[in-house]
Amino acid sequence: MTDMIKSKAAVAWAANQPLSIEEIDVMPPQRGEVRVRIVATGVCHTDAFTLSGDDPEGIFPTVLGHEGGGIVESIGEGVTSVAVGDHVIPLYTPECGECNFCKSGKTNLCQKIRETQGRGLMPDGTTRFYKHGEPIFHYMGCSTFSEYTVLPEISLAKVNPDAPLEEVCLLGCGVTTGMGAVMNTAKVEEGATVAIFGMGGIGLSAVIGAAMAKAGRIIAIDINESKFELARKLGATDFVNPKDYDKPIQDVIVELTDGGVDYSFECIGNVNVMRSALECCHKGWGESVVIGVAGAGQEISTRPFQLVTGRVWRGSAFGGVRGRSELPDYVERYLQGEFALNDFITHTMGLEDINKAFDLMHEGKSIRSVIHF
Ligand code: NAD
Ligand code: DAO
Ligand code: ZN
Ligand code: ZN
Repeated sequence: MTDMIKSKAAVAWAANQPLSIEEIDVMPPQRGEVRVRIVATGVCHTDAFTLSGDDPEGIFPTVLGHEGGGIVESIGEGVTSVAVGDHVIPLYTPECGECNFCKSGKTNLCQKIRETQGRGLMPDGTTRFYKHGEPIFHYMGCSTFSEYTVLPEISLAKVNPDAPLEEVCLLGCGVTTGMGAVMNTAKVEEGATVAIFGMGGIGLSAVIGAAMAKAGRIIAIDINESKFELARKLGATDFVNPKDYDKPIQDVIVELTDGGVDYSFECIGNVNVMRSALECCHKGWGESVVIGVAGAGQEISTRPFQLVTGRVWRGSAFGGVRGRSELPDYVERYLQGEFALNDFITHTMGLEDINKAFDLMHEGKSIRSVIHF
């Protein structure tokens, strides 16, 4: 029988407030649940988005964080697929294997616990986090900004313990999202011309995916040119700063590519850029993938004729990757040296400095800050 445990956590008490480092109470895992000691977690733009108050699902107080790596501390009744001591990556997109979505074979968007997860709760409708007896909500089913967190068993990918959790935590969101969007969602083929908008953690991972797919030309687009050095190292071949032009950036890219790109990826969350990303695609076959998450209530638009004439607009969540069955293989590929993760880690810090990680992101100075517990 496991007990309540005291845990250091960064609590978001309200939107737009700095996170507060607190000692919270983390309840024992219930049936089908697992308590995990988080070893490291990345800070993703989506955490900042929710903290900003723009996320329609944002709910406070909460423990943010969804890009973690940890070790199973204890398991609840009925848990069979992980054991104490296993190394795991929390999944904001679970994989139950039983729901219609999982069984469809067409999507990674398992819906088994969607409703409660969206309300910041565990599947039984309650929370495992408390401070002075008051409940604190979970976030994206992960809450990795806490030394200890509780997740449903279906929200954990068991990974090779040889992999450093301080690096493979990035496979819990950013790197998998970008690589997966290129390789799974778009299925970029050898020789293709690709445009990637936004060179943050997601866009740079899309660059890696495009390089692994042997794309012929990889166009990196960002308004912060300091991002281009790493983009070049990872395989980008062309660099475009929209601020250098006084015409729509889609026109610039169409000219640069003699008619448009085969694939484009929006990795920012800006609805105007989403339009540019679609419209820089080649007539007849170009495909654009929306990865960025736009603010509540925002809408995308284009002239329908863009689609009538063969361009395709689609979206991708977590790179289309099924976390439990496919993420362990990403870890193996990382261990085999197919791609590097340390390039992304521009800053490391303890939990007490986590607000600095948000500042660095807003100042455009970091790719990923990784918090070590
Ligand atoms: P980030 O803030 O690190 O990177 C964004 C980049 O876009 C920055 O380099 C910035 O300079 C650049 N940028 C901003 N405005 C621009 C413009 N108008 N034109 C060109 N470049 C511009 O963010 P990130 O962590 O890489 O996340 C990117 C987006 O992906 C966010 O919206 C995040 O919420 C979303 N996201 C989606 C998924 C998913 O599964 N779909 C997963 C994770 C993150
Ligand atoms: O199934 O309706 C659903 C929600 C799935 C959540 C996928 C979220 C992907 C985008 C959010 C950014 C993740 C960091
Ligand atoms: Zn993320
Ligand atoms: Zn499912």
